[in-house]
Amino acid sequence: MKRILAVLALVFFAFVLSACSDANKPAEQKAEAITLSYANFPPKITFPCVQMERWAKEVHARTNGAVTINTFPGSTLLGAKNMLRGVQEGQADIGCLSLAYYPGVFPCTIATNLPVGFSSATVASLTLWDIFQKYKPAEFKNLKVLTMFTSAPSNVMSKKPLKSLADMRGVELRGSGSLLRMIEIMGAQPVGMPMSQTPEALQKGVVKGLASSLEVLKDFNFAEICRYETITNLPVYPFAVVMNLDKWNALPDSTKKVLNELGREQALWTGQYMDAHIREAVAWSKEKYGIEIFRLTEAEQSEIRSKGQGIIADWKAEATKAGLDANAILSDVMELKAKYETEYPATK
Ligand code: 3IO
Repeated sequence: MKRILAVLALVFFAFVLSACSDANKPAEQKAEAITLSYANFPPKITFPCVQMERWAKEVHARTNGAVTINTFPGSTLLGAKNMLRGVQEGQADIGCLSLAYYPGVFPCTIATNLPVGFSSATVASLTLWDIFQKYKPAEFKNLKVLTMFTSAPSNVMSKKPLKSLADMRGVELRGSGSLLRMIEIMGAQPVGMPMSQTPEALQKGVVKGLASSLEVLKDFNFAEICRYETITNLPVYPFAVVMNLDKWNALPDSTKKVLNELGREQALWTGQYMDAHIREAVAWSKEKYGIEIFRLTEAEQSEIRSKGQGIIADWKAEATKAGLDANAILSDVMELKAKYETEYPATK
């Protein structure tokens, strides 16, 4: 018995010693463990969080487990409106921003929120990424941009059938950014708020509908309350995934390389996920709730398109005031849009 105890004690001390010596190894001999926090504002099942989980998984795999991303969906770390400041101040290392929630803050990249008629999230996401890469605008100067993407073209979801512009008169619809002006142009009543506040506003009747991409019918279960959808082909919402610059600068070069290589790929992945998920979400909503889909007439579409030119003119003035070459940015947006529409034709 004594002999067994003595052996056990020896094994124990050997274990403690080896643990101690491991802890004393110089840092470069160990696989450097890095953990980063990533904040997001909408619920876990929505597309900004689906892309966040995919990105986190890829980063972990491509750094051979050296980098772990702790994700915080559903505003558990930072919310829609304090995301930018929260990342700048280091409350989160990484955050997901919907640019339309910050009027005037992103004068260059918000060009992708203009009514230019993007055909898909894939096309708009790649356009946004390329615009950012080309102009490297000062609006992101104290941040590292990890990836960017957009929602799909926005349509109207509502509690009452809105078959025509006449039906929209005075109806309170939720939006953000240029979507607020498009809602006004259609004759409805714009109400500005982030997506994360929209479920409650719909529940309480503060708004009677919203303008966004149709996958929210399933992901927020909006199809239950918004049984009527109107195809309007309104602007997309641009997003940026940003990292605290000091945190970025402190990363080893090998990690920076992995994250840089993932930027555009992630934009494309998210756009394609979004476009496929919309088709699925609409089919699900028809099946489960029997939603009805209307389409504005060609005459109505062209009426709102021509009125949308005013938004573009106002953006040009704002971008010029911010020291940007607005005409060059807009013509690049249109050129990239055409290029990517050829490369990634919309599958209806
Ligand atoms: C969006 C935002 C959060 C969760 C799902 C979403 N689908 C489309 C959007 C874009 C949008 O409406 C917004 O406010 O950023």
